[in-house]
Amino acid sequence: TTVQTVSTQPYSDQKPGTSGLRKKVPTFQQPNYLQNFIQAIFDSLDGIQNQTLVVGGDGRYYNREAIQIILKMAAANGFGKVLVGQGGILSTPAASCVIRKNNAFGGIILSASHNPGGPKEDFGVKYNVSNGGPAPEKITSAIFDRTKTISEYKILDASDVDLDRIGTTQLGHTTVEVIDCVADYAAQMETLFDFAAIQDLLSRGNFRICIDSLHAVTGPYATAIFERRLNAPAGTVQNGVPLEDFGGGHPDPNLVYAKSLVDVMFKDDGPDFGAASDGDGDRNMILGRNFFVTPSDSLAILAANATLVPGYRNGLTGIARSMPTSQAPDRVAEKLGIECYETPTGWKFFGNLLDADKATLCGEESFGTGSNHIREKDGLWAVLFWLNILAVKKQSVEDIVKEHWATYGRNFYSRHDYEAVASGPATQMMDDLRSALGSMPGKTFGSYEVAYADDFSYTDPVDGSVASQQGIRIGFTDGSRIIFRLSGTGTEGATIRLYVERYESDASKHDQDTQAALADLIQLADEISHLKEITGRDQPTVIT
Ligand code: VG1
Ligand code: CO
Repeated sequence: TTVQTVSTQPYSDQKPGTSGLRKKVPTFQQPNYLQNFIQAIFDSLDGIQNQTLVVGGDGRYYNREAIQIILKMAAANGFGKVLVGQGGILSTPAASCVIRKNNAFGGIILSASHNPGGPKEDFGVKYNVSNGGPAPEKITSAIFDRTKTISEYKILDASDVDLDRIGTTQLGHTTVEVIDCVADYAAQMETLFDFAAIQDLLSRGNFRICIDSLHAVTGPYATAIFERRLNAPAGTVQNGVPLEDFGGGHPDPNLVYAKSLVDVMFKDDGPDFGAASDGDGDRNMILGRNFFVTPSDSLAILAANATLVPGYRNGLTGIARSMPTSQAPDRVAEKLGIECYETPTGWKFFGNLLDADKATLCGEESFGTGSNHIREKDGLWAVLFWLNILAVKKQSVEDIVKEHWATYGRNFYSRHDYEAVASGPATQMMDDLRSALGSMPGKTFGSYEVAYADDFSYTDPVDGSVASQQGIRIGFTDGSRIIFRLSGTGTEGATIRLYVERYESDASKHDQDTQAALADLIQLADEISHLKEITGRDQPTVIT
């Protein structure tokens, strides 16, 4: 067990995106590619000697190999202890929980979230800081800078650690502890929710649920919590065994990719409640029987009903949502007399608000919801939150949502993704939009008048840091919005995201189909951006 110092050459493409570094597996398998990035992380941190590091991933292809390399590098770089999930598994929310509980210095999470896995598919590495949340931009840019000049890395010459056996091993001076990947997380959930009430709901016999883990990381968590702890019938969790290639699917909980759940829920004798999670377990999709809850509405509804749940009984200090998320939560915040913060896309921007207790609940339109219990979005937490509300209110999912709309009005909302578009034209489209912004306010398009048009910029209210160019917003005088962004998580060409929102106060119009209700604005978005002409596509790849 000697420390080796290996010389290496920089790679120029190791810039972390919205949520860490994501590349195809073969890119990560290039000589020293992973090692360079890990060393760049360690080199960018101050005071790691003898500290604790948490390591785990979503179980996708290359997870185990990557973890062996990271353990030996962590030991060579002087960490005192490394906690690693059994089998190399830790969901993103569980990793956040474990970092906080053990006062760890930070954690490395191996995941490309909702992107497919396998030898030719995606892999990813993300660094989280001591609050359990994604590293802020200051750190991710320091890491990127370091990758450009790196010339050597340190690794221990040692044999592989047995990741399947719970217990400790010595790697040189470093203690590696393989931990139960579910225990800490499940215990925390019990402190937040009324498990007795949920168990009672599930055992009444007339309330059935289906939880779909899409062969990704939440399988063991969902099985332990729903089938074992809450006594839901065996089979409640479907696709519950994590597979390295997620069974060939996209582990993305939306109506397109979570087809296995949609098939169960969209029929008249289907279960009362259904939910799916993504690859790394931080996203959630909530369904009722024949009914889809948009993630933006879900955040608003959790906020409006938070005091029904033990962990939030004392109310919320504030809400935070990402800029493209619908304004439904803002209406709840207004009624509650609390602030609703609007942040750039990506969970890292919620960290300071949560640490400073300015927000209790956070969410994104991209099926992400979470709270101050950890510093990541949390898929199963959202499922338990919904079940707790359902147990108290004894209404259907559909009735709860429709009652919410009747009280607050409905924010019709949809996102259209154009995936794997050529990067040049996508960037050109954004540049053209950016140059047109100045001339837009006051212009009318049909019945819509532009109230403001800008490229979203955010000043963090806690540390004053500024994030600019976070998406083109065009807001209309009636509160409707059209937003354009380029994705920061894709691994092929560019992905253009178009987000469209319109507010409707009249309850007699709440039952319209979403795409129909937004048709004018979708058409307008194309006129303003020439999206279809520029991409050469006449349909989005995915509509959520
Ligand atoms: C997407 C979502 C964003 C989310 C991010 C990470 O980013 O839009 O809301 O925070 O993925 O989610 P982008 O840049 O592609 O739009 V996950 O589940 O990968 O941790
Ligand atoms: Co995810």
